[in-house]
Amino acid sequence: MKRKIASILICAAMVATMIAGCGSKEEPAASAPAQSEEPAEAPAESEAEEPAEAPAEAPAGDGGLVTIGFAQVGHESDWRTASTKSCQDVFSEANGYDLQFVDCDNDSAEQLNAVRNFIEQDVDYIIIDPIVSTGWDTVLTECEDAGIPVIIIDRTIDDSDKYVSWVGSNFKTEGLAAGEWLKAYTEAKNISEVNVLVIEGSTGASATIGRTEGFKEIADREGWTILDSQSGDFTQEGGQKVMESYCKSYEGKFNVVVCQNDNEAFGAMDAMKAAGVSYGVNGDVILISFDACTAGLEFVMSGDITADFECNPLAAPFVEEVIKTLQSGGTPEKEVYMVEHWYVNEDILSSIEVNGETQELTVVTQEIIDAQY
Ligand code: GZL
Repeated sequence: MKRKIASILICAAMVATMIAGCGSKEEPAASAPAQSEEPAEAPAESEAEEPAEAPAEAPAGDGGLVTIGFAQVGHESDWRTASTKSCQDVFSEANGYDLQFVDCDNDSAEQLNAVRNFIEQDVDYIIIDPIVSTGWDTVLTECEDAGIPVIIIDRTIDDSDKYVSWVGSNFKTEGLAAGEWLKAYTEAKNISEVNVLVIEGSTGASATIGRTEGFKEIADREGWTILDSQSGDFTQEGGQKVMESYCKSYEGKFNVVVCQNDNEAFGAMDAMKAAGVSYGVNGDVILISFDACTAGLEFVMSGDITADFECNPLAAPFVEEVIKTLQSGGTPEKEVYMVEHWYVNEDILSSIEVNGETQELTVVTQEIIDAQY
């Protein structure tokens, strides 16, 4: 019976979402980010069936707890730790949830296996932060057939829309912002030649794809040289290894390093220090990072990291809103964007233009660091 109720609920939610989305621009949610977001692509036009009557109550687990299966990417970074804590804090037993958490250790096969186990356990909801953006349609169809609503957080899935909502960031916008900031910064500093080394995130992750695409769009427009772009897998060890290799291969040839998360930047700093390469506000190399975790912002305030483009990991409260909307028979937003800021050390620039929108730059203070994730 529970599965049948949930199936009706999902169909109603998905059909109603398609009706809402077809031919109209999806507006970012009330928690729309400080940075403008390209409106989400409206779902493809399709024949929408009459929505089934949604039942008053969505299913709850045994003893009234709502059971949630959460397949998390892994434990590779400070960002990930904060993301996991956000979910564990919100989906606690005290709040009425039974959270079945699986750390998939950056292993895509393990993540698909975890989702199938959640189906076997017949959880009420499944949350996925997809390690990679493809290979999902089969297992999401199995979730749909089982009548279990799926919510995607953080990274995106590119080969299926069989989920109720996605809560995360626009990674391409983050990459564009980093490029537009570098353009404005190098102009302000009268730096005419820009030779960039990129340490990418995990291969196949939508965060890597988006940040790479966005930054490269500006680099190509400005005629910068990207000397190399290799994956550091979003880890400090990976960032150090790649930067050690770069310091040997490109000695004296680069003046910008872009790390696609803070932990890679921590490793890159260790490698540059060991190689005698100066970086940061008073160094020879401009160091750009993403995530803006607490430790990352401490390095921005010290001047070691020149700019840090935030990616907000605290999605769980917005995921709970989606679940509560489903519980009450409503139709949640298909896409919910997180609020994010662009952090810098110096106040020589107050804003940048990204996608034709003026976006503020924030000089890091101790107060900001104390409040960060
Ligand atoms: C981005 C997230 C990335 C972070 C990394 O939303 O998926 O994965 O930027 C994390 O720190 O490892």
